[in-house]
Amino acid sequence: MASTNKSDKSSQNENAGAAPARHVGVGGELHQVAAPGGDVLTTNFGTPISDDHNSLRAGPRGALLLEDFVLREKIFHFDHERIPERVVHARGLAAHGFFELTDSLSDLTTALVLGEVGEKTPVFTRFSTVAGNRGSADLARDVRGFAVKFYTKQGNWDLVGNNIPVFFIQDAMKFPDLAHAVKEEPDRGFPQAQSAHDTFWDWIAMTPEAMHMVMWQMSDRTIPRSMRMMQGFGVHSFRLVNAEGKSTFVKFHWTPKLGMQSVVWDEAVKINGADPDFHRRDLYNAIEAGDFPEWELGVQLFSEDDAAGFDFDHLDSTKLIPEEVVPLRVIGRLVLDRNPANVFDETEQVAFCTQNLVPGIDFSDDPLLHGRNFSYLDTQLSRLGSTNFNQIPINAPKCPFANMQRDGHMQTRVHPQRVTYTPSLLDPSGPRESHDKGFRSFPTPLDGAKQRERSATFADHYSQARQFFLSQTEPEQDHIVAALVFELSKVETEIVRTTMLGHLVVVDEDLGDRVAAGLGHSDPITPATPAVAVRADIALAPSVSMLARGVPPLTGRKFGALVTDGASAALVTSLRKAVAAEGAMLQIICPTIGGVSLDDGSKLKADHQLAGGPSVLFDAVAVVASEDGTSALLAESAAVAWVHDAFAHLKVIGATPEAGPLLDAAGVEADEGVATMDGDAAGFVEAAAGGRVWAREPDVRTVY
Ligand code: HDD
Repeated sequence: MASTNKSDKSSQNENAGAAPARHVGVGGELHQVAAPGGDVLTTNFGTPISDDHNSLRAGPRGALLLEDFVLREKIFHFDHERIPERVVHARGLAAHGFFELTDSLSDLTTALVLGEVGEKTPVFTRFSTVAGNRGSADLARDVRGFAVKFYTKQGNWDLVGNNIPVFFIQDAMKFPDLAHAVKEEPDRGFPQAQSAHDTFWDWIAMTPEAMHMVMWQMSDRTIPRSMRMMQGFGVHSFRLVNAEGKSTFVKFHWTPKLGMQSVVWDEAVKINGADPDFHRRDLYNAIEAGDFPEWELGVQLFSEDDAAGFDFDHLDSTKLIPEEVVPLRVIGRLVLDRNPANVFDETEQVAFCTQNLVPGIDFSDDPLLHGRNFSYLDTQLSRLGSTNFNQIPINAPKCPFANMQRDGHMQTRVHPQRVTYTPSLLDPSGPRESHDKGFRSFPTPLDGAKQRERSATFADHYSQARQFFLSQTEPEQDHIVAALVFELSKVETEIVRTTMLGHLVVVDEDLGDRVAAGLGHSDPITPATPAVAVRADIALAPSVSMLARGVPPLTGRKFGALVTDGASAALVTSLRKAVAAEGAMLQIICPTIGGVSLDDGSKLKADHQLAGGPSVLFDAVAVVASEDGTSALLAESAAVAWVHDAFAHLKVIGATPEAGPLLDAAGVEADEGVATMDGDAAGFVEAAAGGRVWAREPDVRTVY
């Protein structure tokens, strides 16, 4: 009997399984590892396989034979496919691209990546959530990692940042506690990917230095609309060092070309159900469509003397330098133009290490950064299993590299040299140190007694928290209050809630009172006792607000149109045109995936069936419905919810006059964000360009 399910090379398309031609970006080809050669399936050791679907057995109905090395190898490899996920930042998405310098800092640094204008340095950028496991949902309220590996001519430079410019703690010693507190509670294994639980807030309530970061975390920054629409920050001060050995402090900022945009909380919750891969799909699709996301790299440059004049310590990672104090100088752009060819090989195996610097860039004395320098190198060993993780293609430098490090697990290179040490007379031509080209640490003068003590200049934990809160626009402040009410309402232990209220009233009395009202807490609040006086009169810093920067463009945004049978074909065309003119995308949602017949008899294809395309997936929505179509939609709770959610999420809604009864059923009240589309969609798209309808918010939820 011929075996079943047996694949026969001769019956297959010659190109089956061949990868489509891919866009290869700057330096990309260096990562393109050719598929193992040959057209015949083989074992890992090259033995051709005759049958990959039937194990070797004793007769057609008999037991399997241990002798079957093809079966054993296949199962053996599969059994070990997973590696430990990252202890934090486990869920990530990434892309290749390049960094192009537009303004040289060669007077301040010997780093060529910051010196040669027009030079395009290949990069790999990984975004991540912090707390959730690899399989968690994209729109958790969480800080986003923003890690960039620059493959420079002088070696790899890893700028391992977040989308928030400050951090929870001042000393790396506290990091394991922070991570333990925010991760799922160990005795029950939940909640996953959330800070809204007792252990997180218990720890925060006991850690006043976290208060500034908590303000950022409770803002809409932690529910970004897209990775393409958020800022990134190197957080710490670094040093630039020039050829004369002069040092200048620097902070790095990434600013997205598409502006900063976030979703609202109820939307985030629903997106996680509708499309847990919302962010990765968004980035992947944008890059595949050729809409390459882009960020400006800005630097804040300052001297030791400038730093002495700040009213905070720039070595304290819980503090930022407001752009109002040290303005940003834009020096380059980051463009992501190629998706990984394989998510495990690249996104999972990429190993960022804060210690990866290039000559001309150096650490400052930030104690958090120093602790990180140990942790990142160390963690790769347990994650990737070998000190040779640098040989994995995504981690290997793209410039020549040579040293005497040898052997170890998974050594993949063959080193023919006899001499594996320096100095040596036997091999005078081997690689040697270079005083001129090599990395040299800035000779920071060090002085002081060996002790475990925090500087008094790190003691003010509330002033910048206050500055952040008070610098937000009204809707942003409302959202911080709502987020705190939500999170603390999930905390079961009352003393944790009341202790947190004590911190919040110190940040700002009104903030504390509003959160207390939202929690239904009417007892007097006992304020926390700050170690140093809070600067009640601290200058505002509007640069920390997203909305104060103006309404971002519609470019890269997604419109959704719910279309029924008999709807106007002319209106659909007008909508398509108006949306495309803004550089946005239109997707069609229909009662069935088969699409609809429009009033001119033409067929319109659907991108989503109604239940699979809820309005939370779109930035602005339109209902293009005929009278009969509207009647049918009224019987669908998913259609009513589609419109209701869009209204509650402060989205601009366009609708044909015939769709009126559906809007009524969804509780839509006329406002500047509700546009009637009578034959033409231009007015609706124009309204959508105004962004979310913040003025509607008090009508759709209680603002404490
Ligand atoms: Fe961290 C991963 C960002 C403090 C220890 N961190 C990690 C990643 C990002 C950050 C973006 C994911 C990198 C990737 O995509 O692979 N971490 C930060 C920022 C911090 C910070 C901006 C403060 C300014 N981290 C921090 C401290 C420690 C760590 C203080 C420990 C002392 N972080 C790690 C880690 C991770 C990590 C355990 C997990 C996986 C990895 O490193 O490669 O070593």
